[in-house]
Amino acid sequence: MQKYQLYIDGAWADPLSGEWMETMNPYTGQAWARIPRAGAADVEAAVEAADQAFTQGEWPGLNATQRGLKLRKFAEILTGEAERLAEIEVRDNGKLHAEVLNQCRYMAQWFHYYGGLADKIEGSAPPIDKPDVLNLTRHEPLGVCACITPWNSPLLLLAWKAAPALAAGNTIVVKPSEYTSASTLEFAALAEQAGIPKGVINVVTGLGEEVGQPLVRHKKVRKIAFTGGETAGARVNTDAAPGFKRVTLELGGKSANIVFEDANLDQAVNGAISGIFAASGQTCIAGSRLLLHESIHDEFLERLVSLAGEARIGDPMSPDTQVGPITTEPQYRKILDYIEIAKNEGARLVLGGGSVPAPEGNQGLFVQPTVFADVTNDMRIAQEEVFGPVLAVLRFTDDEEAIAIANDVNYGLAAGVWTESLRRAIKVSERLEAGTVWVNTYRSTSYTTPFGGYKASGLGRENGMEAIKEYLQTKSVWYYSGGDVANPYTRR
Ligand code: TXE
Repeated sequence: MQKYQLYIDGAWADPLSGEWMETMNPYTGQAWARIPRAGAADVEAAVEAADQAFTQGEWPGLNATQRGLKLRKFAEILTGEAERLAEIEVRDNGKLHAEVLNQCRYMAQWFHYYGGLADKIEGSAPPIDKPDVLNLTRHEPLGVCACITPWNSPLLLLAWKAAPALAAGNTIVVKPSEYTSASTLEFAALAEQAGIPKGVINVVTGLGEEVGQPLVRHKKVRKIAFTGGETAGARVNTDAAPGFKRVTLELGGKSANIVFEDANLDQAVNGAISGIFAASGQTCIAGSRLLLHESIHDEFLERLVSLAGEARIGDPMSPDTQVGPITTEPQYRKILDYIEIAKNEGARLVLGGGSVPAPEGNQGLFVQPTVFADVTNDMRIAQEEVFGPVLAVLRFTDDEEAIAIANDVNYGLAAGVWTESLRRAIKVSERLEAGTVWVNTYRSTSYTTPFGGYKASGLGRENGMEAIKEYLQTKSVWYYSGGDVANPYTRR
């Protein structure tokens, strides 16, 4: 079995804790590698290395253009390694190879984009209302940033954090999910090839309470960028508060995919399926509430059920597979619990509704694509994030009702609007309480446009120009050129 080490200060190291844990292949159900189960002492070493790299040595000595060049070099290396990284990630999280490979190739764009942005972070010269003063603002890095990532898209979600953090001149300590740490360790090793100095990227693997928590609480960590569930997200926010640390949180959702009566139904059926069954529903942006106009409700549901019922379940490495395994056992149990909850709440099961054995004698955990109709928005299946292939279908009569249902939830990550009317698209998208609204498409993200949540879906934004500000702080510098000596007891 393959054995990984921690990556700290540009070197591989066994955990000081002396402990290891196994990482599983969700398709075979077998352990395939051993990962360090690090502890607080390892976190200390990693933060110390990141702090040293931030304050002295090559990294702070680079100008922004040189820093950007290194990130773009890293992007080229990542592109060349995308296939290898994708295979490792599929082995660890069981997501379809076709999707993970696209993600691993796409990930490089974050390093190109933010590498290019590094030397375009400009300060300003505000006109000051006082004589003989020149005032300049500078945008400076924060210091050591913690990047805490989940198991559903480990590398892509790391790129969303690492690229702007590094472009801004920070150093990072990464804490990947305990279920999917291997690809992140491989990623860090590639940074070395790009000439990114030692200590700038460090990876400490282990459990949330044993590694994540001491990392968040460490006094030299100035910012935490977190993607995960709301329970851990709330904990991170609380733990960061006494140190007044910057926090960005991306915490999932219960996104409404709204199909109006004038929609292109072929596209919309496809969008509804992609919204909930892609990645076996294990995505924060899952369109887990499907809102159907009453006039198309029955026809749409029939088409959806018939298409989703044919989804090929199987080996995520096979190009024919459409629905892969559930990544973790707790997640599998959670999904099955929610299926029972929905049944008990009186939702009408129209597809799936249980587990299926893994094909070819494997031990992986699979859940059938599942659809509940006649869901009302007060049911738990309409309000709580399942993070699995379970769709709740609700009915509406007019635009006002659709908007009201869509917004009547704690989350606000994303929404889908299916209509051929431009006027309706504009009006509805303006009123939806969601950080991303897709019109006649679903599940798209890009390095160029901000991503993040309204309400309980999180704090701050990743991607696009906005994200770089999350890793910078502004300094205002006053230069006085006057010759007088002013009264020291009054404010200038
Ligand atoms: O994620 P956790 P889990 C949702 C989804 C899922 C639920 C729980 O609904 O069912 O969250 O999933 C680290 N301090 N999402 O338990 O625990 C942890 O080690 C610091 C939505 O697998 O949130 C891991 O690296 N770190 C989601 C990361 O946080 C802590 C993606 C996320 O793990 C910590 C995944 C602590 N106190 C799950 N506790 C999305 N938004 O896409 C845990 N961690």
